[in-house]
Amino acid sequence: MAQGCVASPKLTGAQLSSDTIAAIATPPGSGALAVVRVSGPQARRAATSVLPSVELPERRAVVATARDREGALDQVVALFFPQAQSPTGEDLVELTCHGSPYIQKRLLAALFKAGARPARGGEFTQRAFLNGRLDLAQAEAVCDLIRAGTRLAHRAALTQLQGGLSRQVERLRRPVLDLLVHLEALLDHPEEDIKPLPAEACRTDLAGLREPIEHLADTFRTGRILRDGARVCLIGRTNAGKSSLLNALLGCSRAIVSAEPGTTRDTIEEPCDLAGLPAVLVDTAGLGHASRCGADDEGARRAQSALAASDLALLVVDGSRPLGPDDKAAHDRVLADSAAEGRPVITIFNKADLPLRAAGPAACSVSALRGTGLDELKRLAAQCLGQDSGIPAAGEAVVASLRHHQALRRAAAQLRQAERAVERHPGAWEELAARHLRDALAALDEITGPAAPDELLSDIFSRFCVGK
Ligand SMILES: Nc1nc2c(ncn2[C@@H]2O[C@H](COP(=O)(O)OP(=O)(O)O)[C@@H](O)[C@H]2O)c(=O)[nH]1
Ligand SMILES: [Mg+2]
Repeated sequence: MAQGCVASPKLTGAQLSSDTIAAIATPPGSGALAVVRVSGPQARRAATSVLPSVELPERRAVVATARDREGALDQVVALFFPQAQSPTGEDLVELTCHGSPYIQKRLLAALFKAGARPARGGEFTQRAFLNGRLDLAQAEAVCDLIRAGTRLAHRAALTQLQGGLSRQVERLRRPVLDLLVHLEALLDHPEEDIKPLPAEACRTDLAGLREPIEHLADTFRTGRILRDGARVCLIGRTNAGKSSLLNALLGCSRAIVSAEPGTTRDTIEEPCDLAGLPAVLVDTAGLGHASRCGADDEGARRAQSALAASDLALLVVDGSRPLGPDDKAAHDRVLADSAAEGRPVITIFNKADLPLRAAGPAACSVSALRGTGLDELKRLAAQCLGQDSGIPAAGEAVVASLRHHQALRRAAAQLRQAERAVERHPGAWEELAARHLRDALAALDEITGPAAPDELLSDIFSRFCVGK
């Protein structure tokens, strides 16, 4: 995603409404086709200047010859979205040309000559947001959707783009606003006949508002995994077959496998699809391998920190050998550390193609060599991560961004403070509670961003690529 990304300087509303932007929306390099987008008040005029022979009807594709001053450029498909029906909320033209970098460059240069300027990273989506086509949470989901590489990651990003999280936040926000309005009415118009709000009832209401907000904030564990992938650490004694299992799970020979102990020293990370759940598999150096040099010590240190940073440990055991006291001690340490850190562990007996000689409990047995038992292992791993973090049902929103998580936690903390104010100031809680309710609302509003400050918008959209 880094390729083609540029940091956007701060944009102002004035700039946005008056100028026209253009960029290549497809990845850099050659391909069958490429798309060049132009958005802004002059989009149609800029596009017709490179397509002199056509009218550009609304929302109907036309095939035409694109030209610049030097002559004919390419046969393109042009599609014009008028402002009222465009994804950016302003006139937008998409030109699909052949995917030659040379044609793309000349087409873009011709559009710049016709008055468009180069778009900054995320500027098309930013305009969609500023023009009310998407709220901020939806706009942020565009990046996640493009990045999503597994079934569940894709489903979560699409749900957010379609407004799943925004609707959920609105459902939580509405009763906060209702309670605030009620309190303010009591405070501002004590003489009027407004339904009284006893302190105890208000405290109960506040707790009832806070709990579902906390619940949504807690979905961040799942959301983070769905967006960034679960970190799954392969750990175990040397020669247990960790590197072989990594390769078998990836379906390619990524890590060196050898009968010689201590082959793996560095940690190796690779993305992997675990039954629909995105994961990053991390292969590590063997536990308890007698250190022969500084690199062995460093390998052991890296294995420990990979384990500490993981969401799930796969404890790989050579099932074809009886376990000695050293094996047991190393395994017990992994189990104890993981229990202390709340990390699930799946104990795997590897080398199931050989007679079983190891004793003790194992969740599954596999043969990395033959590739047996891998689907069951993937299913178990996904279930383990899912159970722990609660994989959402289709259409159910989860919080995937730290920004949203923090906003929800702040909103919940404000409601908790409002509850305390009711408890601690029996004679004068209304004002205090109203203030905390207002702050809770402001925190919830940060998620969908109706009044997001320019710096925040720049920060968010600068992470997008040009053309998005
Ligand atoms: N028979 C058998 N041998 C295996 C299996 N998995 C790994 N091995 C062998 O065990 C040795 C150590 O494997 P490796 O993946 O390097 O182990 P690591 O040290 O835990 O990474 C190599 O000779 C592998 O070929 C398996 O499922 N069955
Ligand atoms: Mg290895």
